[in-house]
Amino acid sequence: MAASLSRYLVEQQRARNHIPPELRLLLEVVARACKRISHAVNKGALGGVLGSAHSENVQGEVQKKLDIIANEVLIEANEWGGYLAAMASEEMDSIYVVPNRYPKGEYLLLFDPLDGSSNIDVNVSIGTIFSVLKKPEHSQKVSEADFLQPGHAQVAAGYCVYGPQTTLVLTVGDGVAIFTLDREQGSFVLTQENVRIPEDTREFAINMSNMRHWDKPVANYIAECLAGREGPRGKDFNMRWIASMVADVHRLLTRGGVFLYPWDKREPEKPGKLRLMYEANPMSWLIEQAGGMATDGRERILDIQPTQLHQRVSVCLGSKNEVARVTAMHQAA
Ligand code: P6P
Repeated sequence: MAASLSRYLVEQQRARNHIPPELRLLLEVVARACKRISHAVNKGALGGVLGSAHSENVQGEVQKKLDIIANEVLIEANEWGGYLAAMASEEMDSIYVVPNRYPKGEYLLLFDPLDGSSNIDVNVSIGTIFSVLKKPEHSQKVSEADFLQPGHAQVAAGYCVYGPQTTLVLTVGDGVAIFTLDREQGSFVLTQENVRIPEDTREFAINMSNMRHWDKPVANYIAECLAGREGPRGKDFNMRWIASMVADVHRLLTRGGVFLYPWDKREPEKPGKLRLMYEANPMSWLIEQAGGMATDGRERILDIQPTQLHQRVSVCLGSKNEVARVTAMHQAA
């Protein structure tokens, strides 16, 4: 009988004693919230949840109705549990401190409640990304500064992809486990653990429409891939770009590949499009835990010291040898 998420977490706690009961409860509540989001996503037009909410988020992006629904589901599911001090979301300008009517705990939860929103209305996979940090010991009154910890300080990270299956992918620092939602039982069932990313690949993921805006190292790397077996790589490459990070990363975790969202000249003052705290950091930890590599083109993403909650970062992650090649090309530039 395949293990449920609860059994997996209890066994992790018992075997390695590094999932305190409060963290186990947090992760089970986040998983339940993802089930509810999956249900809303799956309803689509039947649930009246498609289309724009006619509002903007802190990123200046138009919010979809499902962005707001997913955000509210995660807030309401987690605020009363007594294990969190505060939450941070792509959809909220500032942190959400657990209201005084509930007990506060030691953990900080960050999330992109619904990543890939441009795909919601066209029935393409989207997902929730989450990251868990511990509130600094010295901190009395929780503040935004408490969230500004490098990615290597995470105690748990994961995502849930709402695709043909609803799949939860999780690490607590002891490898990566994949759970598939069994809708008949209504529970996540362990379907793979100790996920390993192939160290080499023939598949890259990047938005090619930005080619003319890239920096030289990225342009040179992609040109090598496109040159195929007649070129310096001596092998042909395939390209995939779903424009939902969760779906692109899930493919990398499953069969290898390299994902790039690099800095480009369109908005030179921004280091990249993706957000460090609740997109790049959780995904980078998952990738590293599965034997892959994640850099911003020059340094390990998990070592970046954040200065702002919603700061962006250039991202190159996936199969170790491919990411090492891209990073070396940046460092040699
Ligand atoms: P583009 C989705 O909006 C997202 O944040 C990531 O999920 C995705 O990888 C990227 O942006 C897609 O960006 O510019 O290709 O639409």
